[in-house]
Amino acid sequence: MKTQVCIIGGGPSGLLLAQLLHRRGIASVVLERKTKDYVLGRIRAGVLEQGLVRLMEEAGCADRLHREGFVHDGTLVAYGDEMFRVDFSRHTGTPVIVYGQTEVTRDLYAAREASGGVIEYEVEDVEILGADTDAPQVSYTVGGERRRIFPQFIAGCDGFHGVSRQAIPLSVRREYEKIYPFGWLGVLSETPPVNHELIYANSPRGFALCSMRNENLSRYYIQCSLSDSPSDWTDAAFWQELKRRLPSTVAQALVTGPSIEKSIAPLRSFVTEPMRWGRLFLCGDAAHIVPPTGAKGLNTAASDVHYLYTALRQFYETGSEAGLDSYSADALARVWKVSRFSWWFSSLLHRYPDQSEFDHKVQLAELEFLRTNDAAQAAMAENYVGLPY
Ligand code: RFL
Ligand code: PHB
Repeated sequence: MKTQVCIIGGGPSGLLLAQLLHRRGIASVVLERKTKDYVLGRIRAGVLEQGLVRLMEEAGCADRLHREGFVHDGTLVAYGDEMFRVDFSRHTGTPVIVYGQTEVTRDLYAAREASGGVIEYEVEDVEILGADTDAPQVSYTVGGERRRIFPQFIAGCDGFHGVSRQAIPLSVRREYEKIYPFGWLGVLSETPPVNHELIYANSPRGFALCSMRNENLSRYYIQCSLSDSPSDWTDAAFWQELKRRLPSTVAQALVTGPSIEKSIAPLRSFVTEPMRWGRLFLCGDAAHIVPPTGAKGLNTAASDVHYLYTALRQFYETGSEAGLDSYSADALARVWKVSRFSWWFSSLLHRYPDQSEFDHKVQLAELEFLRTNDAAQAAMAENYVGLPY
């Protein structure tokens, strides 16, 4: 089979890229290891930057997002019983949109199916050959049959555990990693959100986050130990711990109910360089991971897609390889800034096992500075709503 672009991974980055290319007449094949239901069953991101919203518009997939997404002009930061608001609109003129990654992916699948684009599900043993030659190949097994694709370009959109990154030789690849000594326990419940905007809380018992999906669907997280498993936490224990980490007025207003999903995610910062090897281009979690504190993972995957889509369009429309040649540097420049912000926001809000009294005092001083300093709030707002691309 011949195609212009082979996209490995049918998560949000792969599907968004496929749909954007399709709108410009560039053919692609998407290879996904799981079933569609499995991909749509993953509860992940909830906050979208305007950059991603614009890409969804360009992909022709933003109608439901505009109808059902919630516009947020700010967020709350709490520590102890103190709580203050960072106003995105005043500082940047830009809001964020609360709309689940699951829904983004669902809209992209619907568009892909409507446009008749190829998605191969449940592919196994994907292998990339000759990425550094003019004739790359991708082979894979589906339904027991080995198949081969001869694309012009390969987009590695297969997430952190995918195969694409591994196809770049170790002699070329450099990886940077920071593991945080805790995880996030997340609960989804059919209860009204405790507040109309998100609340990020630093408490002596550890971090907590109040988020949402809609008027009757709340998403809450608490920092937990890496050795915990979701089954260690009954719903009652989760709600009790969450309440203890929130300012008392918020805790009193919290409506609890049975969890409909409960999972633990480790926190990690990771960047691989370069993001291009010959005709293979890495996008999204395949190339980098940020801790979820800044809500940046999906949004940074989207900025990669923007750079790659723009470069491929330029190539197919003008023959110029300039965008392809600068892809890795362009994407990484933004990735590192986002990594910095996610690391900073995580460091500000979590309790570290080895944190000294000094470290704790400095953390509180930084929160106090952020609460009272307009320039600090402007810097946070600029990063939270998304650096330009
Ligand atoms: P994905 O979503 O991991 O998709 C990769 C796809 O590739 C498939 N795959 C393969 N396919 C073929 N062959 C192989 N060998 C393959 N190996 C893997 C996988 O099955 C999958 O379908 O990566 P992508 O598309 O780059 O998207 C990245 C985002 O999913 C991720 O960054 C975000 O979810 C991170 N994240 C958040 N991001 C935000 O921007 N805002 C948020 O509020 C936010 N909250 C979160 C998050 C991630 C979380 N977890 C669970 C890690 C909250 C949490 C709790
Ligand atoms: C979420 O709603 O899942 C969410 C929101 C903000 C974050 C992380 C996750 O920073």
